[in-house]
Amino acid sequence: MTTSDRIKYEYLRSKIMSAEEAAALIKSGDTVGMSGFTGSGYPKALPQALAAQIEAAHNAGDPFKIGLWTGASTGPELDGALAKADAINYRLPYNSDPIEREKINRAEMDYFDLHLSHVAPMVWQGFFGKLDIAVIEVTGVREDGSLIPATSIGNNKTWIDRAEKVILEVNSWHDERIEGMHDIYYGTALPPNRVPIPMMHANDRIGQPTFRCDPHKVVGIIETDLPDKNAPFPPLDDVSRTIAGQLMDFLKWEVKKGRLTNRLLPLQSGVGNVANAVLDGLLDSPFHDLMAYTEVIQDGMMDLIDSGKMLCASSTAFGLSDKAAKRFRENLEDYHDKIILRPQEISNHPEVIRRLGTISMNGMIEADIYGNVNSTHVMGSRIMNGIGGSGDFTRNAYLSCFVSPSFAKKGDISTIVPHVSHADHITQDVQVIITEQGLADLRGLPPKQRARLIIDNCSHPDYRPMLDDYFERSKKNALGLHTPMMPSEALSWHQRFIDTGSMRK
Ligand code: 0RQ
Repeated sequence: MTTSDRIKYEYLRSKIMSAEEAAALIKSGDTVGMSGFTGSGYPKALPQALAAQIEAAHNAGDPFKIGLWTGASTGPELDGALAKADAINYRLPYNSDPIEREKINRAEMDYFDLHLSHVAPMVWQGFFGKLDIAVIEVTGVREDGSLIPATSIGNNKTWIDRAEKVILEVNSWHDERIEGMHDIYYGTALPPNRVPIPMMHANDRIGQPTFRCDPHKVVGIIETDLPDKNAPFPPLDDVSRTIAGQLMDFLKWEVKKGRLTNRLLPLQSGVGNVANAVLDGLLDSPFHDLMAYTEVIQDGMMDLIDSGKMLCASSTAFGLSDKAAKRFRENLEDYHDKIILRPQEISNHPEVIRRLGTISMNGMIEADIYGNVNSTHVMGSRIMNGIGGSGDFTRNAYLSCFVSPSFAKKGDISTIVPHVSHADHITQDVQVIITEQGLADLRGLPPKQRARLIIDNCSHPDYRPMLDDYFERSKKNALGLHTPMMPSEALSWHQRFIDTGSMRK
């Protein structure tokens, strides 16, 4: 079947054009809402054509720039190409592209990092201004003009509804059998007209399988046949496996205490290798009939589904390695009823997360001795990726866990510090911290007991005496003894790293 066979709504066939022609419809100063969440379902041809067009404009002395909104991170053909071309002046809500990260940290572009569940409602509320054009990758167009989503949903529904114009990339790389795996909920509204979201279980379907789209808004359609690109996962290392083992033991303890059953509660797992190792740890565990209510389905979750341990995974995107993506495509029928992709305002909705009672497991950059967590900024100022969905889940979860090695950069950095250099998750939201050294269950503990547990159980032995020393002196010298701290020393470890390349004394 050729790609244009996928455009079954006759009127829209007349809109087929080249990526270059479609890119020319985007003007300097436009705000563009593109599809894409992790390396899945992002437009691939138009952003590259747009980057070339913008580079040519820059060479001719025209300071062409756009504002770029997406679901979350995307692939190199989108964020990478546009960042390389200096095409973006304002970006939201999440980025993990290395070229773009450098530009942001050199103040060559502005970046607004926000909770992923907030994006769609805030755009509807008009807080970010007008959305000029949406560029959405889809699997096909149905006879009724509705759009069959691809491998991520993200904010696509909102972009299609809010943008003045829509450009579609119909990508025949996506398997058409994916139709029906999506659940697009159209019941959201702004206050005071909001109603409860009717989701009682992670595997409930509350919407429809396609996007509605006014065909008269569609100004161009590009046909492509290009693969999603997600970074492969390196093999699991001992540190990640040890962290996963600690979490498994903790969950077993919770079952023993009667606070969970062996079916656990819906799982949310963040991005990264440690998160993937945790999912791997579940394979060889007594837990069964599991559900996921998460935002990215990565390889480990596919393994859980394949093993029969997981019944259903609800998410807004896939984030699969090439190998897992191939396995998904080869056995798509087996996954069809076990995976649901939703808009990110639903996959990350605080109301639903709180109702379902998820177990959230996210990576971190650092935690302090009181359990505040920094997920986003290295040494307080250098953005890594963004908060993503970690805040949506952490504050609302039944059990909120952060996982990380106790050290970074070959031991020159301790991930347990006297005071976080930037706070994303406050002590009241963080319940469990796990490193390869051990686990700190912070629930119900006042500050000084939290500090004792985090230092003793989670910090690296090389840094433990330094943390002990700081904590003991703080208890003598601090202005208040509820959460003892010494402001002049609290960030001295970070300053030492900046000055000497190591937090060690
Ligand atoms: O850098 O690759 O240059 O060596 O950070 O660290 O240990 O591999 O951990 O892949 O789990 O990422 C917080 C970034 C952790 C991620 C973060 C350096 C370290 C390495 C990666 P190198 P690891 P992970 C759902 C949830 C926010 C979004 C989120 C993240 C690199 O988990 O982006 O949770 N979270 N979303 O060397 C300096 C430290 C460091 C440090 C680690 N203390 N100081 N560098 N690193 N700790 C998904 C979405 O929302 C889409």
